[in-house]
Amino acid sequence: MNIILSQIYISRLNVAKVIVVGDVGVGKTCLINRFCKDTFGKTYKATIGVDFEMERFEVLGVPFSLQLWDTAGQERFRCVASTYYRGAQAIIVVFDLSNYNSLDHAREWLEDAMRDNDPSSVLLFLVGTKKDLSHPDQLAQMEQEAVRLSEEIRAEYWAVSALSGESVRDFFLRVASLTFEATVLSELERNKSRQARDIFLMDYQITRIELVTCCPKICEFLSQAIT
Ligand SMILES: Nc1nc2c(ncn2[C@@H]2O[C@H](COP(=O)(O)OP(=O)(O)O)[C@@H](O)[C@H]2O)c(=O)[nH]1
Ligand SMILES: [Mg+2]
Repeated sequence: MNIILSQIYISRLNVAKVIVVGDVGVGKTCLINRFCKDTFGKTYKATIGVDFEMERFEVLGVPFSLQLWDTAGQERFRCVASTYYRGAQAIIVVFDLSNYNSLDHAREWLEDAMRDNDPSSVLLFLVGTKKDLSHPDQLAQMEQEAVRLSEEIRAEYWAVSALSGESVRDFFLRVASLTFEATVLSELERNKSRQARDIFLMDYQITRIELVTCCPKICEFLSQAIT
């Protein structure tokens, strides 16, 4: 079976807003720069207000972009930042694996970022950075806490290093495929009354196996809609 997505249908959904929050200095800007520019700057430059980077992807051959909003961690920008939180498809809460306080603050960042978003539709990620800095014993202990928190807040947990690049690309690809999947699914739900074949016109040909691997929930939905 080939799944065919309409280009018109997809083009309306092809940018996902992703916000990145966490204490100042945990490595948010470095993480985004490692991914978008493949660079790592050692000299510290504070992010002022909010910045964003666009990164283009293809998910299942369909153009899809992540708009990554980099917020400043300073208290004085908190009220400014809240207006930027609105309408996020994903929230990435960043903490520093070598700094316990930053993990402790993760919950507050999440609460801030959630205030203007719908908890039932936003995807959450908890990301520990600076994996290269941590001593194995300390890392194990931090990760135990982080996994516990991620289960509680229903976030996917990742440990990365912007310095070495470890897991950075895999992490953002995961964010892209999950946001893509969620975006397409919510469109499908909205169009439930229409027949699947009206929605899936002829632009993107995706094999079932590709879809199952990347976006299993879409596949499940279509199987139910078609039968
Ligand atoms: N060793 C190491 N240092 C990092 C890493 N990521 C960021 N840093 C350092 O942490 C500091 C703060 O990083 P930055 O991205 O500006 O933090 P932000 O305030 O959260 O945006 C900088 O001095 C970076 O060089 C990492 O993965 N490993
Ligand atoms: Mg920054």
